[in-house]
Amino acid sequence: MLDEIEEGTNRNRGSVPREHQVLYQFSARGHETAQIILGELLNGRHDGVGAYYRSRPLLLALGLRYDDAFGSPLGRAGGFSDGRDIGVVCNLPNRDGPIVLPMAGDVGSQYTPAAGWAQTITYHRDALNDASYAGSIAVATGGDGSVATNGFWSSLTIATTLNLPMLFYIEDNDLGISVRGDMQTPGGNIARNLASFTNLLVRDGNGCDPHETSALLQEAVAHVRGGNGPALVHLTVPRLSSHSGPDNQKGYRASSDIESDASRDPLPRLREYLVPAHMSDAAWSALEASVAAEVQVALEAARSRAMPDPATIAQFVFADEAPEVAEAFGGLTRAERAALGGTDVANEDGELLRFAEAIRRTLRHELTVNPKVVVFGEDVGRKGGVHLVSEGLQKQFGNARVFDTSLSEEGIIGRAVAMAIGGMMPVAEIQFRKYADPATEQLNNCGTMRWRTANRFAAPIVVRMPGGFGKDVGDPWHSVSDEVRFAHAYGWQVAMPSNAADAVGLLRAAMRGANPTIFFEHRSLLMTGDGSARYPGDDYVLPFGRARIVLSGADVTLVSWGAMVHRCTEAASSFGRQVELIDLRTIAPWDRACVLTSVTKTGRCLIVHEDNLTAGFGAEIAGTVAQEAFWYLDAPVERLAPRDIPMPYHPHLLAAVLPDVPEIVSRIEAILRV
Ligand SMILES: Cc1ncc(C[n+]2csc(CCOP(=O)(O)OP(=O)(O)O)c2C)c(N)n1
Repeated sequence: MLDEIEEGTNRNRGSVPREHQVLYQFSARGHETAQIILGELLNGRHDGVGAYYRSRPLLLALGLRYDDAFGSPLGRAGGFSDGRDIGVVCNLPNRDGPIVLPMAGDVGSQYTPAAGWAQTITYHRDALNDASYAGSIAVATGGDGSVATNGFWSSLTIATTLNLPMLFYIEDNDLGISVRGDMQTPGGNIARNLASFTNLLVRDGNGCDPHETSALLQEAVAHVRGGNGPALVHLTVPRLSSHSGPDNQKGYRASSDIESDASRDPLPRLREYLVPAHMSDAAWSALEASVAAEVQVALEAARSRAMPDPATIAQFVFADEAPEVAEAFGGLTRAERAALGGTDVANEDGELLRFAEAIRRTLRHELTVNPKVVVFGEDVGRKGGVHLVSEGLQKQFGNARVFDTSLSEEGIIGRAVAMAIGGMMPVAEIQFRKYADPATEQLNNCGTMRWRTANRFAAPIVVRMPGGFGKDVGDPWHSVSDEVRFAHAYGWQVAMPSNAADAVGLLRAAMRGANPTIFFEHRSLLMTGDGSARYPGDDYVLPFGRARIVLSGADVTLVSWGAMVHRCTEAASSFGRQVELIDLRTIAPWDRACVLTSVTKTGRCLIVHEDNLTAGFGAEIAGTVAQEAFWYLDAPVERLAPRDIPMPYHPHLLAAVLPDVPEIVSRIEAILRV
């Protein structure tokens, strides 16, 4: 409705001048009647919706307040995002009724989290025996353009292979922004093409006809609620406005086309359907008038809301644990995390374990003490992962808790996000670092979720990811490191342990924590005994941002992380007590204080890493040291890293790219000579 007012085309109240207070607008005119009929059917206690920017009528039907619907596009305090996100990108936390998962600006990104919500329903219902989840369903809504996205196909595979309670609701206005539906789907009708898709009820109809829309949606919702598997309903609707505020439809829509769409306006049809058969003309007019009055009051209320406060803008990139700050919707509750507890004092006499064994033992313990933990990914279940880290866990904990997924990283991360929102602790494995690429959109949206919803929602997931060079093997696919991308992304903790004990503590910190975490498992540590250490105990938790001084020394600070720590240790051993070696252990956050204290003592700094030299994380450390410890430096801050060359296959080539012990030694010697 706000969009109509902004566009000066309000059906009921004539023309209103533009004020340009709404900076971004997407109208749902033409889509609204069918959405509201859908909303009326979503009355399950734990129904959840993955929706998109044209979905506000659905949200209004699910309980969105009018003043929030107005206040958020006006960018005022409160609402979906406290002025941080565009007002059409919405969310609806609702602890006792349907929720709308946080939307995102990326078309198609709503689908895999919706599938994840469906799996969350089945997990609570079947594995946790929570009867309140019985009959609840997940719904994903999207336009005809969105069915061309990876997310749509990934979620369709997840829902149909797992027989999930999920409804796909496709509102087809035959336009993307300007691109026609037959460019998105051959023949232009996704329902027709999916008619033979296994395990999917498909229905197709006219979203302007209230009776037909209602009948199709009732049938599909009953099918999904009844435990019969997923369904897809495809409805044709007109787009009665331009795509968005700035779009004027010139060049791609003839006026005859716009007029023909206008003649399909579903609202007059709804009136024709209801009056006089179900209500009198006078009752309809009275309803219109009362809604218009209510809307006007809400608009005034929204306009009088405070502007958002710039002083709060840094809050909620990460969890704010202050007791007075409300808990977000998502993740383990504070009470659950407190009950799990933990200690940062390691048991010194634990059994000596290799890196992979230590991770497995930590996963096993957390699966035992926390029923909200699930572990999944490609080949993670029956095989135990291609690195065998989860070997035996499915046998011990069953298929609901440790499971294989379809081959879609977007699907793995998108589903993890919704599981976390649903209160679970998902531990997702990406088979190799490089194969996180297809999940980039979901990873980025997960990282910003708490901030962009102003702490209404959060998705603290743990993503385990082997990467880096292997034992005498490398290649551009299985040996990528590239950790800096996650340090650069918002809202992520990034762990890069160099040994089994740190891996235990950091993984447990992540699994009992409130922030999403990338957990790197270095391939050479998985394949060799290099990272072996004593098991530090079942409750050992190592806080993020706490570096370890591996060797104390007086003349040069050597900073590293991951497997390079072992090469640095060997190199440093030939310098006696001249070298102070710091293992960062985590790069987001990183222990600035430890590095700066060391450099102010030694006056020299060399950073060694496996990721690219250019804009690698070493550049961040070097910049910080140059700025914060400049007056203490006796030599330029140096970095040793691969010279922006992908990891090669042949061992000779790999050795030529990676920093090795002689190279580290000679760089230290050179620095000491300055
Ligand atoms: C991943 C991604 N690519 C491109 C865009 C830009 N974009 C925004 S809406 C849109 C068209 C979407 O069309 P459709 O799914 O049919 O939904 P409709 O707007 O018609 O309701 C495009 C290309 C985007 N937001 N996200």
